[in-house]
Amino acid sequence: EETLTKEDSVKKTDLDDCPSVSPHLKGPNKLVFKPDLTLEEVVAKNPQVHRGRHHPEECKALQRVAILIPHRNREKHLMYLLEHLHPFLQRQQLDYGIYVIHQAGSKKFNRAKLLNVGYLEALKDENWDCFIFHDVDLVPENDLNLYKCEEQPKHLVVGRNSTGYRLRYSGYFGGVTALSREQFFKVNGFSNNYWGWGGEDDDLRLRVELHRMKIIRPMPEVGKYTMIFHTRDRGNEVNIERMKLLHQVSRVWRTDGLTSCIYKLLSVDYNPLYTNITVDFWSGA
Ligand code: UPG
Repeated sequence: EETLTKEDSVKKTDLDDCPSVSPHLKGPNKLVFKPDLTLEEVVAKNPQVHRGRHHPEECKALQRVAILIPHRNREKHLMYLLEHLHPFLQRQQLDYGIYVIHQAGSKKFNRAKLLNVGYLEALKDENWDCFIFHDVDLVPENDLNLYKCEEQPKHLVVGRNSTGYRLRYSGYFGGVTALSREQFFKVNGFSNNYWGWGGEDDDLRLRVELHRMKIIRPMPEVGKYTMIFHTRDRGNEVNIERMKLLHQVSRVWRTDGLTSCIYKLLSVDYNPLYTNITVDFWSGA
């Protein structure tokens, strides 16, 4: 008589890997932003999402992907991004979680350091394979733009409606990028020293290049985004130090990054559609 061990029975219920191309993809899509939409409506439309997480039921996702969104005072943008991103990621059959990293207070904004915090904190939840560093105001138009990591770091925003869907400048590496856990670890993450607007995305590109990695991009018709209109935020004024900082990357990347990211964690809140991590960089962290 044969008795099944626990291991055998687990194996029997194991799902097959998801296909390399999801059958649910729709391709290009014209985005609509309803002016009177509320977050409650978005929550109601996504009963299958808990704590910002979801995974396919029918197969084993190819990657576990954490979406990290740096944030302060852009609630409306966040609502529209969540509205579009959840169904988009589900159509791609990913095992994913959305994290919003919120900077407390009104001092200078630091996008790059928030994203370092997101990486470190999200890894306490789950051993994510892949990280998508995602601006709050960029909404992907085409679900063939896959939110998963490749052999090389990937820049997903080839074009946005506001710039005629062309790359902003050659070497642009901002907006939305995908780096595997190992790729991001290898470059010691972002610099923590960019306060205010600009430069931090170029700094990450230089880190990637210093490690002889090559940035890849999807085809222009695939890497299309709608940018939700905004003016420059208060507390995110242009950083006049950015050129100076960019000249130091090869000297400082080892000591400025994930290994030196000090912050005060104020709260971790589990909302239905995302995990909110609030940090303070100023109060004697
Ligand atoms: N952000 C906030 N609140 C603020 C300021 C910034 O949430 O008060 C976040 C938000 O996610 C936003 C991102 O930071 O999308 C970038 O700031 P933004 O003012 O939108 O910069 P843009 O000029 O639209 O973006 C380009 C790049 C971006 C890069 C930035 C500065 O796409 O990735 O960080 O230039 O280099």
